[in-house]
Amino acid sequence: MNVIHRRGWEIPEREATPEELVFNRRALMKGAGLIGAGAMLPGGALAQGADPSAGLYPAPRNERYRLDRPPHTEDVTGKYNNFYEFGSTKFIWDAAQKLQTRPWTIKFDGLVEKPREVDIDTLLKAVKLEERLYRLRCVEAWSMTIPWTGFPMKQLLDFAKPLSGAKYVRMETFLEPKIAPGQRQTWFPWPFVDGCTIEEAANELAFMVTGAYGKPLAKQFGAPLRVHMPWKYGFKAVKSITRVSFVAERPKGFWEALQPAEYGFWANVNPAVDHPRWSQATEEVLGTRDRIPTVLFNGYGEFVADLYKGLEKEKLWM
Ligand SMILES: Nc1nc2c(c(=O)[nH]1)N[C@H]1C(S)=C(S)[C@@H](COP(=O)(O)O)O[C@H]1N2
Ligand SMILES: [Mo]
Repeated sequence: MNVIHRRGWEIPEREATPEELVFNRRALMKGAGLIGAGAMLPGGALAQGADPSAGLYPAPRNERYRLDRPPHTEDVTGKYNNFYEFGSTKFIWDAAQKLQTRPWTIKFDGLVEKPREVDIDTLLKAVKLEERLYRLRCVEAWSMTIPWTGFPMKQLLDFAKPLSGAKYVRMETFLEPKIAPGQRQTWFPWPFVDGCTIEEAANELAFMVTGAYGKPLAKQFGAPLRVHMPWKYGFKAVKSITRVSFVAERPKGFWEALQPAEYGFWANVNPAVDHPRWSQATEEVLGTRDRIPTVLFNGYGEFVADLYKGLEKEKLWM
């Protein structure tokens, strides 16, 4: 019998959002002279107002990072978010619009040549923006693909100039309970924090995200600066970063502080290591009913597997 086996990641045509759709809309906007105005945005009412960085978008795409599936459109990814500062459901995009992303300063401190505070727009001028199509695998067993814009985290290291004693990068989100209702829930260890090793930060995949869909980042994605390490579970992807510290000790993340039996420092994606309460073998592709196999390092092993040689005794997968 001649049975056609669909490879796990292949999305049936009818369920996929063609890439052309995402990017043609961008081209349309560009043609109409609307890019940079931040006025008309795909995906509905995700307006940025007058974002001073709007002119930096869209940035050229780096074709080195290829997807095995089409990117999701913003009306899917921009309406299903984890951002506990604005509530513990996925439907916080509206509440997140209260976040004021200008002025926005990022503090660089700890083991650096010279501690300093930098305005986001100054930082954006010091780096080189590019677009990358990346996958995101949430620890809750759903996944999505997004055209992010940003710059390699390596450029952030070059900018901050950590000293040789710095072994880890610790990233922290804002603390403003007046605008972020979740932060009034005092049982959470606010502010949201997470981190990685200096070697992970210097890996070419580690990406500081400042935009998506060819324009400045919508607030619910963690504007104006978030990180994404696509081989790790999404909870490592600190949003709306206000502080980057270079430290000698391993930082304890928000989720690790809350539930150390379930969430750890490394959090590399591995389908063979289950979460204590559910399987990690498969993932649901956001916006579809497709359940596909999860792959080791979320498919990015060729870039990152070497980082973990000699660390086999560590809890690399939670
Ligand atoms: N500050 C902050 N960053 C955060 C979170 C959060 O609750 N607060 N959630 C994390 C989790 S669990 C995931 S899966 C991703 C989700 O990113 P997205 O909403 O852009 O898809 O953000 C991560 N970064
Ligand atoms: Mo997540």
